[in-house]
This record gives sequence, C-alpha cells and structure tokens, in this order.
Amino acid sequence: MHWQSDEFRGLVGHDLAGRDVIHGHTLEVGDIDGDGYLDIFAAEMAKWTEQRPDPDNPNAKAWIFYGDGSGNFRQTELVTGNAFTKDVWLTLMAMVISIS
Ligand SMILES: [Ca+2]
Repeated sequence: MHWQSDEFRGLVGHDLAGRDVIHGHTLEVGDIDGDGYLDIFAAEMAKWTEQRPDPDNPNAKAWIFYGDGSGNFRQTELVTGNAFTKDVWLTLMAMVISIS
C-alpha cells in the first residue's frame, strides 16, 4: 500500500503497510484522532468465496495510519482476521472517537 506526494519533479511514492494489501476492501481518509491531520483507515477482506466455509484470508488485517501533517504516517494494526464492510468502518470510527 502506497501513497504519492506531488513533489516539484513529479509524483513520489511512499510505502505505508510494508506489503501488498490482499483484497483491499476499505480505504477511508479522515482525522481519526482529532489532531487536525489526516489519517488513513484501510482493511483487507477475509472472505470472498461464498462456497468456502473458512476465510480465504484468515490473516486479513485492518490498519490505521496516523498522519503527522508532514507526510509521515505511524502504522497501527487495528485487528487481524475480520472481514470489514462500510458498516464496520463506521462502527470503528465511532469507537475510536469515543475513546480518544
Ligand atoms: Ca489525525
């Protein structure tokens, strides 16, 4: 997972997760911790084959990358092994806001 900054000489890639995302399902940008800087929430799908009883990706992860406003992001692994949907994202945001 990468993001790109628009530098004077062109776009420059920056790695976020340190690996490729498997069946990325959710990507949202917002100020999760209320510090005024944009953060990123991203999650992978755990299951996409209906005929399989077990998850396709049992190690699916969800991350929050907290931005510092200078192009740096601190990676936080939120959970492993869950399938995320938009509803789950909204629930997580409500939880994060209530504890911060
Ligand atoms: Ca923030």
